[in-house]
Amino acid sequence: MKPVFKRPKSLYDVPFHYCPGCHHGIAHRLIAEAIDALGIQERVVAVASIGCSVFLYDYFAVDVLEAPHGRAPAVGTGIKRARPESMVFTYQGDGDLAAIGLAETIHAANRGEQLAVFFINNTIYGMTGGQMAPTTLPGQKTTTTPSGRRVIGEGAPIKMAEMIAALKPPAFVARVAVNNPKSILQARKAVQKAFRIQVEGKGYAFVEFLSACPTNWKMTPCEANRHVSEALIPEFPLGVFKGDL
Ligand SMILES: Cc1ncc(C[n+]2csc(CCOP(=O)(O)OP(=O)(O)O)c2C)c(N)n1
Ligand code: SF4
Repeated sequence: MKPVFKRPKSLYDVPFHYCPGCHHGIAHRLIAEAIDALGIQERVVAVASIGCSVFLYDYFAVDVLEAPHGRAPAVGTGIKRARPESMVFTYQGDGDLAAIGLAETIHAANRGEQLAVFFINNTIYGMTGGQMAPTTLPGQKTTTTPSGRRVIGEGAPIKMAEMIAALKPPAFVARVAVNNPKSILQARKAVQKAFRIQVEGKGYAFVEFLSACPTNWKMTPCEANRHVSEALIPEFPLGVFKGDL
């Protein structure tokens, strides 16, 4: 019998700790599938960050370093420059990449470092109980904006993919979603492209995932998937902003 669905080789056979309906697990799977498809598992070095995905080294069967406090692009830069044959990716939430680590993010992109940066935008700080992130939607209630985020006073959501795409050096910039099968197929292509860019030595690639956090959004997994379509995508349009698929 021909198997039609199996676990990627680059993921250990252990259950994720993520909440039911969280999209971190889908993003992990797509990254692992791309590593398998390109046959680069032995060369991959991942850089984990803070947030709910801090333990991703328990799941990916590749070398992983932990770089807390938004420093993943700086650490990734060092790894890639010291060992150019390695295939380096960072995996960062919005608190990590767009708040604490914003400077590292922008400067690594602007230097055109040979990195694949995967940005998990769930519009909230997940691990620490749901504080406002730079990506929090206008009006969104969080523990630090209990009446809803006000643009005047708390700022507008930062559009990371558009910001990175405006820089000259990045080779590939895309925003994807994984809340339905059609979006997952597009996301899969974008993740593979991000790694291919590095395999071919073409520079920096950035893929932003719109991601559900049902726990802190206080929604069921189905409601959270709908919320991605109805609230996140209108604010953060999907697409390829630089390069092509
Ligand atoms: C400099 C600093 N401030 C605060 C924290 C506490 N902290 C740990 S995880 C986290 C939020 C992470 O949110 P995000 O990056 O969006 O990831 P998620 O948990 O949503 O996946 C914060 C604020 C920290 N580790 N370092
Ligand atoms: S708190 Fe949110 S981001 Fe963290 S595992 Fe749960 S659903 Fe996912």
